[in-house]
Amino acid sequence: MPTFEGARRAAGLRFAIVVARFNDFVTARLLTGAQDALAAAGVAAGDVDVVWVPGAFEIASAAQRVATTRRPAAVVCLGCVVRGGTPHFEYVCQAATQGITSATLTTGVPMAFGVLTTDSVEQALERAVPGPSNKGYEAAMAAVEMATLARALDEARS
Ligand code: INI
Repeated sequence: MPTFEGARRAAGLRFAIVVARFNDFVTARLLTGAQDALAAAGVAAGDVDVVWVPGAFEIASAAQRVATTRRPAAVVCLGCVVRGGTPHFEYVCQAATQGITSATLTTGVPMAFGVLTTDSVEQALERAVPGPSNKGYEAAMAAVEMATLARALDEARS
């Protein structure tokens, strides 16, 4: 039975990270986590584009643009949306989630979702601590797995 699975190493593949500046005291930590994960997977720092955007709302359009222009093996999307008691939270979260889903399906480039959606700044900071539980690290590892899975499936094309 043919079985396909991604790998934990992605040396030689190129990646892009799209990161929102809003709440950058959190997103900068997610970025470090994502860069650490890609380095642990054997990806050279020079093979990782970093694309800054204003906020989570803008992540999807930049992810779609970098996917089509730079053709990375996968895109890691990072942001931090903190609930503020207004419907704005729901709109920004929905735009990021649906937009990134649409961008990955439209381009065929795998995209990992590392956008925190939390009730408080404290919760966000808990998810951005150094190490493998950092959500940027987790998203980058998902990107590595999906990029190498896509490569395996492409190579087995019939
Ligand atoms: N953007 C975020 O990334 N996080 C937030 O918590 C946030 N809040 O709370 O408003 C936020 N808003 C900005 C939004 O993403 C856009 O950048 C802005 O609306 C301009 O299009």
